[in-house]
Amino acid sequence: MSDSRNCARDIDPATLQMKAVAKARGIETVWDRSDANTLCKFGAEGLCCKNCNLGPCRISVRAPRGMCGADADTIAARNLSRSVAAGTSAHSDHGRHLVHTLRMVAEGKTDSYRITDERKLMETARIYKIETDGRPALDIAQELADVLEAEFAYSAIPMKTLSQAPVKRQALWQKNGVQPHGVDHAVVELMHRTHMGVDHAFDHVEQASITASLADGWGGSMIATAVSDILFGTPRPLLSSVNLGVISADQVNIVVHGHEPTLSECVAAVCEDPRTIAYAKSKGAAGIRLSGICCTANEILMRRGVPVAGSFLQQELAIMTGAVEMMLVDVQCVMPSLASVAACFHTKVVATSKLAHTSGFETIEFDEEHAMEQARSLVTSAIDNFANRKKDSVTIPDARVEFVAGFSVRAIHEMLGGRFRSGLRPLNDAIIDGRIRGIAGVVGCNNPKKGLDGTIVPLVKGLIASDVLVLLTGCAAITCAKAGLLSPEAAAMAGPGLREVCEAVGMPPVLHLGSCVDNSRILSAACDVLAEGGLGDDISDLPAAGAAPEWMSEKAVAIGHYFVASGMLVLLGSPLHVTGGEKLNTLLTKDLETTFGGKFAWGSDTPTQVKIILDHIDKKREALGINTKRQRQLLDMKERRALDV
Ligand code: BF8
Repeated sequence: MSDSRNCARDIDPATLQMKAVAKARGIETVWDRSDANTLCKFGAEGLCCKNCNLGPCRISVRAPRGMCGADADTIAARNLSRSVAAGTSAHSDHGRHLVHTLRMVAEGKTDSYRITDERKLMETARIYKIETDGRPALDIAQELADVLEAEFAYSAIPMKTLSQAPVKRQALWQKNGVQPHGVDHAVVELMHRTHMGVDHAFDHVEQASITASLADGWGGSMIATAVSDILFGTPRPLLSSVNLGVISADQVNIVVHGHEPTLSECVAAVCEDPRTIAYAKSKGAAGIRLSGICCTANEILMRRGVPVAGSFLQQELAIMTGAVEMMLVDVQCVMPSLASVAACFHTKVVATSKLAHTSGFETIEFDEEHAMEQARSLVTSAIDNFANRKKDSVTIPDARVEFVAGFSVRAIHEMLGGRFRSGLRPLNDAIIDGRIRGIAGVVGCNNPKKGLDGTIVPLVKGLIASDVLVLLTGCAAITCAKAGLLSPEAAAMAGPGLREVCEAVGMPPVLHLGSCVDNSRILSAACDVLAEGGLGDDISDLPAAGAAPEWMSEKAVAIGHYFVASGMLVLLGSPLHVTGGEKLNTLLTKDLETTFGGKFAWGSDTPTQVKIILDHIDKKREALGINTKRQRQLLDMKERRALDV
């Protein structure tokens, strides 16, 4: 198999080693397919329309309009909006599944789950104005499940979940008519408007994309995070390890992959059960090693410290170690190619979601009522498969990095302010006095077009060296963990101001906030920074930006939109598929800022990316009047008395 076109940018040695194994054994990987596929120019620019059978049409100089007369901007806007709809659907369906689990717990229909974080239940209930005083937790949970389920359907009033945004931002959304009235409604309306012959004004279509994206970020994703915390616990800082070296040579290896935490939580519990471990030992293994890929990994990492085998691009490589007895996949970011890779080894790949079947995978359909039973049966089957492992097919890279994860917003409050006076004052003060220049959320995927980790890591290093505190989610977090950026010692790579803050608190300069739906935690953190005071009264005032340097999935398109609509600059390592629509491109990268205070920026090389983010942060600092670094001054008694306090 050939080398990837961007292999020079692959900087993860474990991946390089496993790519060599793939080549030697003739096993095809995502990098080979990346080389083999000719990237479609029309698709990349948003200029291919297949929404009806007049075409499919491709816009070019010779044919500037499709058969129906739609121009480049209309076609690109419609294509983009359908990605926003798909991304919103993915996160929000995940949220809906969790609400369903919450309902089953509340109604006593499953004993596989319970309310783990009652404090979070109460906090969430209060957001929706649910009475909590003197009521049993399960009653409150039931009413909360009712309210949250209603957030998906159409309602005459905007979604209640939006109330968590700053008041000024809510008013801006209302003024611009982009408040969603229900997740499902926002997606259905968007799909209707982009049907052949309906909404042809590119800016009007984009407005509907923004509405749907808000139903994701401030709706489905916010709900998914809150309910996960209620059911499984709100994360606290914990130590774990990452990269393919977490796969164990002498234990039964089970890898969970996908996004939803419900089954994987039960699998984790079963793997810790001494009876299960004893069974594994009876089969000649030293124990059981559970690890994860993608955001299912992030979910059980954040709450249980379960090691992470790798990010999106490493899913095939994990199987290629030859030491994985079972890979359990649920939904999203699962490559169908896993079937052909697994066929070269003894690995069983089991699809567990009712929504997602793949040819060549075994299938069980997960149901919350029997979750523990199903988890036990799967783990037993993995243990039984240990005997089929071929020792001479095993190659496990010697790559395993320790790191700290578990930074929920509550944990950040407690870390900065202490358990009893938890709060963000020290963070706001550090931003105001310039020790921390600003905050960047670096999120999203890996993409073979960008080389493995070769774009995210240099960007994050450049930002922390410039005193920017970085918040991470998704595969970007896994990537930075592998590069050693998620340990307190990484403070040595930070600029002097950020380093001083990190060393005083004992925190890394780069904080892992969770899975992709947990981008909602970044929104919540932004709200709390504003509420703490001194940095404006809207998210667009903050010296903060978002970035997805290696974005790949449609979820990233939706995430980018809701961050922009929330008032942030969003930098993408390659443009959204819109550049063929000149007016649409200008709307996204310029004009949206006038309306929403946020916009997209495209930047493919690290110096450009760092500059775009720092320029934006500095512009915001200037607007806040905090652009000059204040020197901390030691005052004598006379000077203190002269202070007007
Ligand atoms: O939701 S970062 S590759 S795993 S889409 Fe997928 Fe992208 Fe990874 Fe998590 Ni998010």
